[in-house]
Amino acid sequence: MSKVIKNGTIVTADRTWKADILIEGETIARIGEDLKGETYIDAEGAYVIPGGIDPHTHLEMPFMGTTAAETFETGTWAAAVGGTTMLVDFCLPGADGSIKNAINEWHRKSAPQICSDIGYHMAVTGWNETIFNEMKDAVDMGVNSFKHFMAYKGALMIEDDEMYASFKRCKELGALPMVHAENGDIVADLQQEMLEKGITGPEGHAYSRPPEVEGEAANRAIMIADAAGVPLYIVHVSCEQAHEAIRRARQKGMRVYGEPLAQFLTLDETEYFNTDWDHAARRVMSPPFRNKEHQDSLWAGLQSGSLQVVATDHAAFSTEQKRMGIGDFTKIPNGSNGLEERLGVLWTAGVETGRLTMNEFVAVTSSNVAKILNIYPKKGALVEGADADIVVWDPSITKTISASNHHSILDYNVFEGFEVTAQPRYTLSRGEVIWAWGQNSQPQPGRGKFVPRPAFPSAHAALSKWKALTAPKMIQRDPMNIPAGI
Ligand code: DUC
Ligand code: ZN
Ligand code: ZN
Ligand code: ZN
Repeated sequence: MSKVIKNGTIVTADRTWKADILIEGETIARIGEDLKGETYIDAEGAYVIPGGIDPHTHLEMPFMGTTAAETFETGTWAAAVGGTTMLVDFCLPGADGSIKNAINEWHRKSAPQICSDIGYHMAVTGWNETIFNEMKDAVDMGVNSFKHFMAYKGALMIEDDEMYASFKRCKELGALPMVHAENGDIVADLQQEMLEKGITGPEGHAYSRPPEVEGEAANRAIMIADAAGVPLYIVHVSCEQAHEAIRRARQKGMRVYGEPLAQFLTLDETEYFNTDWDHAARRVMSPPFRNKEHQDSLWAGLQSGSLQVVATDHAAFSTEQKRMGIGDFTKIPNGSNGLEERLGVLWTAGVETGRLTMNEFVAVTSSNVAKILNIYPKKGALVEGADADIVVWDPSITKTISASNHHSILDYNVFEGFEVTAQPRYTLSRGEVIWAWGQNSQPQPGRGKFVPRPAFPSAHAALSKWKALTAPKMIQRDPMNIPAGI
């Protein structure tokens, strides 16, 4: 059945104009004036934008002795309500250490539940021949990005030699390496120091993870990526020190991407000093929230293009789970929510304030993500042939964010009380309306699809001639073929 989205103003990463969108089946068939279809969706007074893509979530992830409470069902529904039509979740290896088994396990958990589309990144938490071999299997299974935790010592943390080996493997496979940039050795030391001083509350979490530990790790990861000749994606960039490292690397010609979070742009470190333990603990995540200067740095990065995407790192732990850390902040499960709130918060704090143009808003919430993760223009674009993942974004709908009206499984919301000044009137996933403002009906669990993300053409053939002609330093500029301009 064909549908036409009528009377709206289309906003893409490139431009803004008035036109209709004809959807046939799951894809965009035409964009133009006065299009006819069997049914119509009214976008009068609203913007028509590509569905949001959240590049960073942890649904049902086993972590720090518990499991993240947000399910694939509630997570993808909450996402749809907020205008996000695809998320990319982090797969962690299980006890057997197998990457292949982990991806199959994620499929087993997610497939019957997802209300909209998903992809995965894979975590590399150690190094051996099986992991080396299975990274190829992961890429063949449509997972083309590998995350390395430089923190969580004694658990997920990877050593530099292992990370270098994994980065080189990424290069061979045309995969994108990612890092959680915090120096885990220094964090462990500072945590001990805080506990010895008797600082056991959530403020100890912030004290033990200062911006310097993030800046050090970001710089180190960038240098290791340069040595291995791969691009690098740095997740949850929270501070000027990490942002500065990214800016400098990009200026040298490296393909380094940085991902601030909606939380980091709008919430600050004073949250950890709230006298209500639950309030502070609910906001414990790594890296932690920072101060106003760091927030300004992140906004500037989005404005200038030195930071490219906005994510959430949605890792939802209930108040009860957070209380595992009463008396010892190092045992508070790390994570906060944002999947449902990301677009609204970024619009209100970014577009309404003049910090971002509407086109930049679309770029950082959707198009840039799709390009960097190699699913563009199937996702992240409003063009003929693209998946009809579309949001009718209504600047006349206002809402106060609250646990009492959100769709997440959580019993609280870190954005509680935040007034957002726009919301989806409709959210469409592959042509199907999965959310309509005022109707509050849940899309069908299991209707979502896994979206394979192919390897990047890693330009090896072209490079061999280049290699013969240039100095070793230049060889490292292997341009994996991520679209230019981001
Ligand atoms: N940081 C978090 O806060 N939660 C999940 C994993 C991470 O790195
Ligand atoms: Zn992380
Ligand atoms: Zn170490
Ligand atoms: Zn994360």
